[in-house]
Amino acid sequence: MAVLTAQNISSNLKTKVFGKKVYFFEEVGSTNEVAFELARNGAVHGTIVLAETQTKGRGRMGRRWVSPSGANIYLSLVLRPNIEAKAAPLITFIASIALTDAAKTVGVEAGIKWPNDLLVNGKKLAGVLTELESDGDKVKYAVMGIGVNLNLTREMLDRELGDIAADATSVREALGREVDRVDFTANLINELERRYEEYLVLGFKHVIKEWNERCSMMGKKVEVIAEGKSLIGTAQSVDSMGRLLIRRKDGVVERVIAGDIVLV
Ligand code: BT5
Repeated sequence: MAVLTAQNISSNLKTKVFGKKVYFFEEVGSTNEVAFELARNGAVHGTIVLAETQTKGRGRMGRRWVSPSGANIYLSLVLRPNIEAKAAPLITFIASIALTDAAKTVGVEAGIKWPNDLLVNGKKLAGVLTELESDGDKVKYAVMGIGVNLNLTREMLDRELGDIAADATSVREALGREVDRVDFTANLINELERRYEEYLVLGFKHVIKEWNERCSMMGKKVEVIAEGKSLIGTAQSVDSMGRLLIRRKDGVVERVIAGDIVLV
């Protein structure tokens, strides 16, 4: 198995723009934090930041992303998209679609859980965190952050993730074997560029369509917790702005922009 280094990643890329500049660190607070700093200082669209481990890996809403060393992927991608800040879910959706593609390449069928999780057998395999700097309504730059549990065994998951281990899984657990981290990461970056280019040609609508096809929640009864409020209903689809449509028992359809969702 090849060692994860910037050089090894670069030589496996088939991209035109993404990963022309790859930064690799043994340890960072958060790859998103580093990528944000690089973007603030002018890093080009497509710049990639990778780390072996993160001491302050972050999830949404101040949550933590547990980031053990030696087996996983912690990747951030600097983007300079010509979009409005309210269209930001697009970036998370492109990441999730590319993640399902990369997982499929190694033989893992993953489903997407709105808004940013990749699940296998109901357990979390990967998460996406998109963070933005905007200038008025427009996005100045964005950082797409991706964490994948790749080669953690069940024993490692239990040891490293503690309380949350039962809700987490890895590619290795799903497959019963290790996968090459360099190959997986390079393929993920290739897929990210392919999906991003597809978006540039075919638009947000196409991304939404692909995303809806991969979402494992649609048609199911769910509870959404958003801003401390709970909403129960049937997940319908995601609309053209990335909002989740929930049909309540009384037939009213609510549109949710951000939150957490569980099957009920
Ligand atoms: C996410 O947030 O799922 C976004 C995760 C993004 C992580 C990447 S790693 C590279 C980049 N740099 C960063 O600092 N972050 C990004 P959210 O939906 O809020 O989920 C967070 C929740 O997932 C936590 O509260 C835990 O319950 C669970 N969790 C934490 N670490 C996990 C892991 N390694 N595997 C599975 N679940 C985990």
